Amino acid sequence: MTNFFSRVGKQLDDILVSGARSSARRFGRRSALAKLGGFLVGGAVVATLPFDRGFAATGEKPAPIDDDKTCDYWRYCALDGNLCTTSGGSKTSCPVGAEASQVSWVGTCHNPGDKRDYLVSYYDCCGKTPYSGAQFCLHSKGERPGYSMGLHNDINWCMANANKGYHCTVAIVLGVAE
Ligand code: ABN
Repeated sequence: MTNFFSRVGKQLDDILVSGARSSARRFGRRSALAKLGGFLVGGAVVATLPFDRGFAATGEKPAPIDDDKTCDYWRYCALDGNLCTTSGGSKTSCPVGAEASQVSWVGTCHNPGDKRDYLVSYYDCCGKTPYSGAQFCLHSKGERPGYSMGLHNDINWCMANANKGYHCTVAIVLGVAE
C-alpha cells in the first residue's frame, strides 16, 4: 500500500514538474523579454518613419502656403488688413463697388514655391464698408516704428482717394527682388 502511494506521488510530481517546465518555456522571463524587445524595436522603427508630424504640435494640419484665403499665403508677408479674397474680391482685384487706393505699401516676400523673393505691392480697396466675415491678417515684415508714415504699414492707404472708407487689401506682385 505504501508502495502504491509513493508511486502515485512520484507520478504526480513528474506531471507537475513537466507542466511547470513547459509553462516556464512558454511564459518565462526570457520569452517575455524577447516579446518586449520586439515591441520596442518595432516602435523605434515606426517612430523614425518620415511621417508629417507638424499637426502633432497644434492639433491641426498646417495651412497650405498656396491658399490665398489664409494669412499664411506667401505674398501676404507684409499685409496688415482684411484679405480681399475673403471680401468678395480676389488677391489682385477689388470687389465690385470698391476701388484701388492711389498709394500703397510695398513688401518683399519669399515664395517657397520657387524659392525666390518678390516685391509685392499692397493696395487697399476703398469706398465700401469692411465685410464682417473678412479674414484679417497682421503681418509686418519689413515694417519700422511709425515715427514716419512711409515706414509703417498700419495705415489706411485710401487716404488719397476721394472715398477714404477702407474695405480690404490686395497683393500685387511687382517683380523679382534682386
Ligand atoms: N492698410 C490697411 C489698413 C486700413 C485701415 C487702417 C489700418 C490698416
